[in-house]
Amino acid sequence: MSIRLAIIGAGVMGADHARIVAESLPGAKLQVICDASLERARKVADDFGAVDVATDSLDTIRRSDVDAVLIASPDETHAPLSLAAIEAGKPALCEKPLSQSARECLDVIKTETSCGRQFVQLGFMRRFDPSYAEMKSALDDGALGRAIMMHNFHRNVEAPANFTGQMAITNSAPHEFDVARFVLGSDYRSISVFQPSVVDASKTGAPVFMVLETTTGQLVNIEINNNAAYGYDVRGELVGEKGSVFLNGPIHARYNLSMQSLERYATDWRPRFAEAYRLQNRAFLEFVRSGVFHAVAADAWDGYCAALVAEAGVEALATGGRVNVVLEAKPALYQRRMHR
Ligand code: ISE
Repeated sequence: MSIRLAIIGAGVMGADHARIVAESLPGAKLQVICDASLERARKVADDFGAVDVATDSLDTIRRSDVDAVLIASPDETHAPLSLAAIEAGKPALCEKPLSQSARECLDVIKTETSCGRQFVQLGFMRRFDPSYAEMKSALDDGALGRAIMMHNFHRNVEAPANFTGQMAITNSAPHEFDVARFVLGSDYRSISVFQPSVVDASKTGAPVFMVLETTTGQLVNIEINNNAAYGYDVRGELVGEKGSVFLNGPIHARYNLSMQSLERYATDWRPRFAEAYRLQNRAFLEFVRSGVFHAVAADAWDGYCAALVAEAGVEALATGGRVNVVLEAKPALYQRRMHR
């Protein structure tokens, strides 16, 4: 039987999730596309063959012809809609971040804990990216020796107009907070945040440079530059005692032109992480079908960890100091996986 999905939010990511379901996930059916704009919902529904459209997200989640939901609406709606899905007893794949407030993530965690089961899979899709997966297995199988450092670069062409300085930390960096924690199998002890003084820090999407210490003694640095101009570019290197692993994004063609050899950059993250999104969404459907949470997928606890680090990062940026990250005790429901 097909899983009947509702997609909440028909913006860039909602449309891309609808495309992935329609093109690559035969076990799922696009039942409803819901968006505050009926026109936008209808466009995505028409493009990808959804059965119905709606404008009310809470009603959509509660519909009896909807088995599971995919939340791709604006960041501030992620936690409330995740809570609504839990209350309706429906699994949800929620785009990152779960919330920009660690406290709100804890509300989701408390609600799941009181139900005694997990409902929310979080869209930290990089965990499914083949290049990060290989990096992680090189560490896990001992080839690199002990991990020492991880370098991360995250560059977008241009920051969206609604991006504030803090959103580099609360919206973009959570990908790195999560994936470095996932690869290293370690939580963070502290974060420090710097900005190059040559750039006007009040400018939308001004770059930030972060240094984090893990609880197991590694250093992680993260550059977020949302106005990099030349293309969408994510790089990473894991340095161990015996060697290092560099991420290689998928490159399908190389151009030889005007005495130069060139590779093209995508304009945003969708092509770079296409396979990661596909694998992530497939894992979600397996979870809906079996009730067993996928071993690699991020959950509400992972969302809380990323939000707490982001909050500490915002504080570190404001105060110019190093801010400690102190997690609440991890509930037993989330103890099942240490990732390593
Ligand atoms: C955006 O919100 C995303 O989630 C993208 O994956 C990321 O690359 C981008 O920097 C974020 O702002």
